[in-house]
Amino acid sequence: MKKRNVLLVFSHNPKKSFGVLFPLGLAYIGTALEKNGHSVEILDMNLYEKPYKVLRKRLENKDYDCVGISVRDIDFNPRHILPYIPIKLTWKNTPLFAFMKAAKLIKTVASDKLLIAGGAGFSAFADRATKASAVDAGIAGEGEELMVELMEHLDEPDAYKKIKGLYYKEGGKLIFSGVRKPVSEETLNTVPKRAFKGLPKDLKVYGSGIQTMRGCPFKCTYCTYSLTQGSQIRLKKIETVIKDIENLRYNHGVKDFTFVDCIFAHPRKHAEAIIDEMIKRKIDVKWKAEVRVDAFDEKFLDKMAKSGCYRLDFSPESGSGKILDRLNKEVTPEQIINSFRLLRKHPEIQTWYYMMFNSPGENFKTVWETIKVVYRLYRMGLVKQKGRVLFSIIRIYPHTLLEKIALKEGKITRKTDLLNPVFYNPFPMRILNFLTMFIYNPIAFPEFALFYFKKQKFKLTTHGSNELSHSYRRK
Ligand code: B12
Ligand code: SF4
Repeated sequence: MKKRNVLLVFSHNPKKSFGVLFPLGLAYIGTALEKNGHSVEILDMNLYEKPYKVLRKRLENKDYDCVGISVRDIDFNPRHILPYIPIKLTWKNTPLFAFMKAAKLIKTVASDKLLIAGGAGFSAFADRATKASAVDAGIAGEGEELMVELMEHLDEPDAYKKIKGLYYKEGGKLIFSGVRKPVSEETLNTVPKRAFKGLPKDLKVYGSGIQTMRGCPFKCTYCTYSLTQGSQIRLKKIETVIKDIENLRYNHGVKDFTFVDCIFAHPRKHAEAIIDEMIKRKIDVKWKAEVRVDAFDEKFLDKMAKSGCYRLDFSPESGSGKILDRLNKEVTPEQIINSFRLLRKHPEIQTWYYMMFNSPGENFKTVWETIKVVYRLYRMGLVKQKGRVLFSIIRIYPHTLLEKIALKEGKITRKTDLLNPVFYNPFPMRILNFLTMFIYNPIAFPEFALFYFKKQKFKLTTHGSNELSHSYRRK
């Protein structure tokens, strides 16, 4: 197969609410491409003060055969103040703006090169965002095998049209090339490389992620997860996950990571086997994860703590049984309380609960039920455990059950362009929600406010790139 030079770009998110995150999706794609003999460079726009200048320079200095761009975030932090300001929000107020700008720049500087987009955020709008941006093609879902296939056909005219899973434009119309199968067992069990030309040598500048599975069987009303990873659980082999953790720890010196599964420890047996192996091998790491409130009992929690768990996040979204049912969460208010009852025995594990006050069916009775659950969590010592409850809002994403509900209720019409943020946020709830930012997030709010003004500097030395040293400022 002809060797290709590929540039993979991680799109810019100007508000990095969790610091800079390692571009794991691109690392998986890069690993698959390199395994098939191609040469890969990754450009993470989040690391540079002038990301578009760096991108332009890269494109001018080297003749790549193809450029792939990954769009992880399309929203800022949902607790961002913007939704409360009475102005009409458009995608220009979101990180999608940065993607559109980068895509336009790439197609201006390297107009003859194929530009393809994907990523967790992009997948939610793959059709619409392909049409609205300068890209040649876009994908909702996994990119490893698709990119390898694309490289095989790159010399053929309009190669991307022959590859399943792609959206592309033809004569002003959007075409979908057909449904693509999930990646093979072999691809699923490939340990991602972490060192790529263009990425920092020191991976400690990043928030790193470890993936143990793909897919989610739940059907929460508002969620887009199935668009990226499907609704069937696909577990990675225990040895694949352990190799990945050990590579990160021993070859890159990274001690702290996040399990990036949408819900870690579901199914529990798989996660327990990973944790048992981590304990057995005495891998000295610290980790955090998002789990369901019913994910553990006392024994399993002890093991989690022993293997290095220092934080667990939960997204029950409501304390009202009625709303939990409407959201298809498949948990009960009692399970929420019980999760913290168990966690209290491990003060070293910090815990955050994410809630919303604007779900379909919400009324003052259900709000009161949620307040009671939140009050109980605080009474039980949530703050002592450095924990908190954070309230956010629900954005209506295309292809979700929430979109159907909003259509039925007349909150949106078929003509509403959801690329521009629309929140399921009825008026009285909006006021309540705004107040909760101050009332229930007393610790979090000043913290977030401070975050936006905080500067962070680090020296960055990249793997084999010519931009050797940059200072990075968190904006
Ligand atoms: C784990 C996670 C986190 C962790 C990350 C920890 C870490 N160290 O990485 C934490 C908790 C920190 C986090 C924070 C946030 N997150 Co988050 N997170 C996730 C989650 C669950 C998994 C992401 C991940 O690592 N996936 C694993 C990798 C391997 O998969 P991938 O990136 O999708 O890549 C694959 C494909 O997308 C595709 N692909 C990717 N790029 C490309 C490029 C091309 C060219 C092609 C062809 C294909 C392709 O191929 C890859 C391999 O198969 C996703 C949910 C999801 N649907 O994925 C949300 C998700 C990405 N997060 C989201 C959001 C909103 C946020 C926050 C803004 C929330 C907040 N309250 O502030 C912050 C932003 C953080 C930041 N950037 O500063 C949204 C993004 C979309 C959106 N609504 O904007 C998601 C999709 C959840 C959702 N449905 O709303 N997050
Ligand atoms: S919110 Fe989490 S548990 Fe619910 S469907 Fe989405 S990924 Fe699955």
